[in-house]
Amino acid sequence: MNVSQQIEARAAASERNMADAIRFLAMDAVQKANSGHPGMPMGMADAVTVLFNRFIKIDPSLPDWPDRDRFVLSAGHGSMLIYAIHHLIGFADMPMAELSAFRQLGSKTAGHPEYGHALGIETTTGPLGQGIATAVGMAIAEQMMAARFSSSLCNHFTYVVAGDGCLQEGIGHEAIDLAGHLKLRKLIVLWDDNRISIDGSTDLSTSMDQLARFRAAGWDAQRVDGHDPEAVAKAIQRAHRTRKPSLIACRTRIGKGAASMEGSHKTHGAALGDKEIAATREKLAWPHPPFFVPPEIKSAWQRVAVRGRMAREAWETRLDASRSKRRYEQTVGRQLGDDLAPLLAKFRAAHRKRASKVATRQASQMTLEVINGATALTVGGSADLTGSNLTMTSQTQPIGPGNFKGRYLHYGIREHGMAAAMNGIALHGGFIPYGGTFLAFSDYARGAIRLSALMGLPVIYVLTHDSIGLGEDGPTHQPVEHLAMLRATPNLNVFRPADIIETAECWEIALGEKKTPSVLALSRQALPMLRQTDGDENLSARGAYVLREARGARDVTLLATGSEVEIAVAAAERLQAEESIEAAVVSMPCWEKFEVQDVSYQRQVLGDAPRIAVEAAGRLGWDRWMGPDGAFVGMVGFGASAPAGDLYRHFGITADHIIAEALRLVRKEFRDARPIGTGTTMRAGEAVIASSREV
Ligand SMILES: Cc1ncc(C[n+]2csc(CCOP(=O)(O)OP(=O)(O)O)c2C)c(N)n1
Ligand SMILES: [Mg+2]
Repeated sequence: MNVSQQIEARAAASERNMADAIRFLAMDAVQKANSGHPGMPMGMADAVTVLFNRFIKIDPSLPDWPDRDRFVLSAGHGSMLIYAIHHLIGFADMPMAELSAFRQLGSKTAGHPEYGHALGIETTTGPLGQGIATAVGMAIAEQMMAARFSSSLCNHFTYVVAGDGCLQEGIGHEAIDLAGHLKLRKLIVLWDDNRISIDGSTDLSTSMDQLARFRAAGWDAQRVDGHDPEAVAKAIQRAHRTRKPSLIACRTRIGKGAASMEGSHKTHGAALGDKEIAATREKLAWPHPPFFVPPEIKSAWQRVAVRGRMAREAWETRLDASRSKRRYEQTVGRQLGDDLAPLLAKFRAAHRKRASKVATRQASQMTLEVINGATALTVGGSADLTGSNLTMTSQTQPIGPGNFKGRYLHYGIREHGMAAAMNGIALHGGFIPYGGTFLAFSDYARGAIRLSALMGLPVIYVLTHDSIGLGEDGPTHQPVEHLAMLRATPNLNVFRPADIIETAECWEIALGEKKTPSVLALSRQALPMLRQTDGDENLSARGAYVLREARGARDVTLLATGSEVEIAVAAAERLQAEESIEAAVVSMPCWEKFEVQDVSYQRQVLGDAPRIAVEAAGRLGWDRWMGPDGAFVGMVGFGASAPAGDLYRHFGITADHIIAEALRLVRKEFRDARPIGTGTTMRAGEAVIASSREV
């Protein structure tokens, strides 16, 4: 053996011990919890040890240092892999006690890695495919930061460990395609190519030539023996050099090292059992008790942290010497600047005076023109509906392969990929992403929207064509149940502004959120300016407010959102003029904001009179605001294809209908009448059948 071979052999021996430390921590933690997934951490321990030992740049003493490499465990079920490593390299919140409390209430070691729950977890994973798609957003943000500042301030890799599941999921495909197109050369995916998933061999469900697929999408793709450290290291070196994103297919055996179960799908998601673990201790010559790692192996791991700290300190020196330091820190700190609020107030005042009648999607674009002019933090995009979502402004030049100076992403027809990429951009830091599609297709983005909310990311979804008001495209495109689904999602603001003033207000609120994503549900059709009061106050910030008060005591209160507020106002005017009934109109652009107002404000807004809720969507959730004696005017089934005006009439979302309901609720002689047009009189099927016949 020559000297370099000797060094290599020593490194390999030490890396094998380092990898075995992961294996036993994973086996023992899962055994103690009697829950979890040992097979994946054991199978990928060798490859990931090489990645951390020789390449990765992270500093456990400052886990959110902006120029760190990002490590994404897309195969989140293998969470013990990342917890073991975090323990071994010395993250302050990951002492051995946390590993032995794996998956227990209050521990840092949640079942799947959760962003914000333990230090250094870059993104929440577990829903397969989300990690790889989120990582695409991180890699986009890295390139965008590097284009704005020099590579001396921003120069890091995004590493992903993905399993067969991540590559089978549809979202994975969207992400791979987008990353290849954009030539995200600093995105490196290590695929745990173990040919096993829960049901057994992947032969059961796929014949895909993954390397060919990745290459076809514009990636560099290599296959290595995932248990050969030198082969893995060489592949990572090549991945660093290539101008494309890289796939490294690591051929592995699930549960590698296990005495008798290595290679079996039975190691995927269950404790191996005391007997198997004892036999594995023998086989791997690991005489140590559970939850103990010999000091020499621990110190080998801790060299990773030392290397990371040195890199971070060198970066800090460069930042201190940089003329861009202030701008860099403002960007990373996502400081919007002081200009925005007065500019938006001016915008609202001008449009109040002008009584601008525009679709709220257009109002959104007009507001964005102000926002994007005042801050460089916003990054727009759309899933191929730019001209419909109106997400582009004069400031937003598109980014493209090799050109990351712009601030607009043509995400392609990839709603789920877009939403996950926006999560990644937000997680990376330095930007506030917003992206558009039709509200009905929020279903396609749902998995990632849920993670925006769970992670508490300031991502903004611009979801236009928000009701039957979109008209002729028909029920496939007309959302009915979507608002209820989004409102049911914890920590998600769902805004449905009624006019240009509310739209600008809702944008302002959304941008001010640090830990809550926002949905802006916007109309295709033009809506009149409804605000009647002067003043700068952002009334939407309270979630609901009295837009039109009754003269004297209220007989009835009309609650409405978005495009139906106009109809409620018209009904209130006519109730007064034709029936001498006094109706207040409450605009409710954001339930979530209203929910957290004090009770006295809520009471004052909702009033004591009977309430009628009006929304061109399903009823679910509205009963809470209507109270037991209220009525609902909205949709009871799917929509239909026709001009919007015809649909509103057909489905009874009209002032006439509101007036009839008001009479029923207010006048004794009408009290026994049946509710009109909704629920009891028109079932979903009837509505749809009727619509296709009559309209
Ligand atoms: C979206 C989603 N669907 C299903 C699951 C449940 N699930 C967890 S792991 C897994 C199998 C994954 O196979 P693979 O990625 O090959 O992991 P391995 O068994 O090799 O560890 C499944 C179906 C999930 N976590 N996410
Ligand atoms: Mg697998």
